[in-house]
Amino acid sequence: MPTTSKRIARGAAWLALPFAVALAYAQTEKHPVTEPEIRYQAGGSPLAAEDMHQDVNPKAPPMSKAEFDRARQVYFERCAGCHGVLRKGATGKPLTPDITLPKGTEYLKVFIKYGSPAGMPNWGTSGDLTDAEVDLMARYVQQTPPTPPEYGMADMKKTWKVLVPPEQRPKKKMNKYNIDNIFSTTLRDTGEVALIDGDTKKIINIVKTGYAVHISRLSASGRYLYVIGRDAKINLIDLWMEKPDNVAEIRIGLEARSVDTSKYKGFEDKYAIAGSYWPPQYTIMKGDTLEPLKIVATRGMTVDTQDFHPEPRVAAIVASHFKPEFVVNVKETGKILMVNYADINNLTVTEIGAARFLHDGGWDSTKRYFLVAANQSNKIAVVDAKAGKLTKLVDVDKIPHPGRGANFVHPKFGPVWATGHLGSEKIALIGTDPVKHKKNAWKVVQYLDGQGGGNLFIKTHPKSKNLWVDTPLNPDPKIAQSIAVFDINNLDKPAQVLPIGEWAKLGEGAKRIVQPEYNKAGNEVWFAVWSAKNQESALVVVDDKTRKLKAVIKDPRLITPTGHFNVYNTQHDIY
Ligand code: DHE
Repeated sequence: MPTTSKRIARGAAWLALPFAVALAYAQTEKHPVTEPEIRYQAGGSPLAAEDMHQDVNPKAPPMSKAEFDRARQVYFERCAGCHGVLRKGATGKPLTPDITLPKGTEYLKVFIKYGSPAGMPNWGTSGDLTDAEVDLMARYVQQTPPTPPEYGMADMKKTWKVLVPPEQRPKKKMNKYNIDNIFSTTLRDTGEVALIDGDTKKIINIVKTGYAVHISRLSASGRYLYVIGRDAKINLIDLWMEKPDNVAEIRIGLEARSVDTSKYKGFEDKYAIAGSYWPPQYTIMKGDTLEPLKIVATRGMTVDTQDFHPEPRVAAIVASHFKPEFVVNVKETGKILMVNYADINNLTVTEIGAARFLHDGGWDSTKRYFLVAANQSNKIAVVDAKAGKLTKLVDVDKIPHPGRGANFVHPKFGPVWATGHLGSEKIALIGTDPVKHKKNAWKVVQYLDGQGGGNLFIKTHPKSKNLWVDTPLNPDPKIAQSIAVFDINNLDKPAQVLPIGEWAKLGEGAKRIVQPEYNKAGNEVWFAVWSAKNQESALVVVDDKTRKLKAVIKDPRLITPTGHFNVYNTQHDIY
């Protein structure tokens, strides 16, 4: 991840570039990418560890098998998040041989080494890659992109384990925990979640899960917790056990981010669904065992240019409360799929065209409308889950990133749903009541000024009058280590800034404040204070009413906490 000094170096290096080269490149950049976005997208992909076939293209500069394999590993560790697995482009430009071969090795080396003001990191001058590695990568991107293996039913079945079969599980809750107030905290770099008792703030169990865990979701009944890792491994945890723990696991692909469970009446706890980044597909499973039942590919045409896309990744998935449907958001095609699971052998899918690139989102307070960020289009797509139609594409600021967003009643404009942005300090409030506040519905009724760009998550609670906005990816450590809180009754007043990182009283570290999350009662807000794997991290609990520090949770096992999910609020989609 580039540091401030590396960014300065990149700027200086850019000035030193031959003018014609710099100009030619800058002119081809339609959507300059911001620093926070690069920091966010450039996460390593588990595909780096997969073996892939080298296709020899006589027009490309020669590479030995060893060079090719090393370059492929670097590509999946550093480049695939932005440029795509098959180099078709996403946040970053396409890097297919038809584009890279005419540019040639020397031209490509310049960009890899020095980066560009439009957002390409300066991999060479930052010290991340040596000159030899820059040369290697310049030759690599001219080769035919290798394709990672597919992953079908037989592969899934090989990884599927039912550790405790349903008939051997408890018939009733066997522990004294207030399950509704348990938090599942992601321990990103150890591949675990910490189950924390929200009442006593004590760790109940540290459960082994997949690599670089991403999110946790709850079954409709609140009994089962589903955790998904970047390596597409899902763990099913039974919260009724004396000590809640894994009861089943499976790998549904080679790389993934999203999981959810059926919530419609009559289907509670029946199905789970997970979407994968690679292969581009979603998988429907039995809710209580994770037995894979149905796999559906998402490859197809893009919503705007109607061109074929070979790797449309599955981003956020939510379960409808209005119909037996999953709302599956496909990133690169910009399509929202309403997958009806009433009869999975005769699956009906309603395809709703939205915009690119769909990423994350959440329900409005009535849970009829789903609002999802189309981040490269700077839009929020609104889908009516009752009518099964697109309601509106709402223009917002640069690179919206809502997490699941935040719902509250604005004193002037009525019910609104809020999103922050990765690319700006703005917080957009969108009217969500087309009945009593028709003229405000599906418009930005107000922008608030937060601390800066690099926001990831925003949160409030029906019982609270506070709106909390994090900025973990802001390059200024002071901003990344604090939180902004707005008074919902007085939104024209600037936010108060709380130094959560300082309150945690930790030593050295990035101490980025991530993801505000309420307890069940809605009177406490929890924050992760996220530092590196070899440094101390913590969770900080703030009293919602007084905005004063209530508790700091520290434990040597709390390594790299990022997201955290309160059972009751996640189960009921309260945010
Ligand atoms: Fe996330 C949600 C993808 C980086 C923490 N993240 C999501 C979702 C997607 C996604 C598609 C929505 C899931 C859903 O609702 O079903 N995230 C990605 C990426 O592709 C990206 C940009 C790069 C990557 O390599 O993964 C990425 N995410 C991050 C981070 O760097 C974060 C801060 C720490 C981490 O785990 O690496 C991070 N993402 C989270 C969290 C959520 C999330 C905590 C759940 C938010 C919620 O409120 O539900």
